[in-house]
Amino acid sequence: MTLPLIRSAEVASAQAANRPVVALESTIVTHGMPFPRNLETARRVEEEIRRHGAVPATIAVLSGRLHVGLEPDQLEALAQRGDVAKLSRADLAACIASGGDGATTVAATMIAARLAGIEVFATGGIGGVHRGAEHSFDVSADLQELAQTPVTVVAAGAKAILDLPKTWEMLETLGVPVIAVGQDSLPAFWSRVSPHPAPLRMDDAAQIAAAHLMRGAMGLPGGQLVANPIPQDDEIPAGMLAPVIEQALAEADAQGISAKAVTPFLLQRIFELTDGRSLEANIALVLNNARLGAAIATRITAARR
Ligand code: PSU
Repeated sequence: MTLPLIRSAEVASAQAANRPVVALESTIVTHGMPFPRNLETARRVEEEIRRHGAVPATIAVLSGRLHVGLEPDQLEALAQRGDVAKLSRADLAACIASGGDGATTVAATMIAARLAGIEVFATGGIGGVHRGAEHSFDVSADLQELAQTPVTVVAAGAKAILDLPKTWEMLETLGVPVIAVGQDSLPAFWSRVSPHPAPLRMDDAAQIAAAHLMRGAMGLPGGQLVANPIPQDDEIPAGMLAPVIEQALAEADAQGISAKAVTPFLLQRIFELTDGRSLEANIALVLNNARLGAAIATRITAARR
């Protein structure tokens, strides 16, 4: 059986000319932000990547085809739909095989990027070990994916709604390089710093690209997680957010929210409880990650020429 993988015209011509491409996920559009800010942000993120010399490839499944790079009307239609499936490693193939539609999470976007020959992917925050995982066993498939699929993922760390110490611990166990950019501690999504020391620190895109290429030369499976702190002016200090996150978590628990619904529920409640400030921070950090992703992809492409 052949995989119906459709590149946008822009992505196809960039790859034919060996120009840098940065993958983007679609779950952040369908489940991570409310309409119409999701659409506006998705367009701005794509534009930011172009302004920094690379080509964006937003990934989604539409009518059973794996799209790598969405045409503007496809992105718009996806952003307006409230009923799209959230696809991870477990359900990506089934969705394509059955002719369905779905948005790709970090894990599914990494799989698609690798299939399309894209080595760098920018997003907001990865999934990880949920709080209370010692009872629920709720751990995102994003972590396993980083251990097995060779794509460098630029994020502002893992989302702060998670159990961050356990998330970092698990990535260490899985042998995933976790690289803080320009600081010695790991960022915490909406906040720049956290108490967790960074396992690796790199200060520029060239170093990150070189480490990515060396992993390839060694034939190591798995990717790198680049933990890029949110810009100073856009952050929400961790102390301010902690009680808000606690309240959202308590509500999720009281309402019996579980599995794939947990992260979208928490993001929406934190948006409401911060009067929209969490969304502004989320948008700022995604744009920041897009810029760094473009810079890393540019260096990887230059080294491969
Ligand atoms: N980054 C954001 N917002 C999001 C996500 C990332 O700024 O909503 C999505 C990604 O698709 C990630 C998913 O894979 O959240 C994690 O969901 P879960 O915790 O259910 O694995």
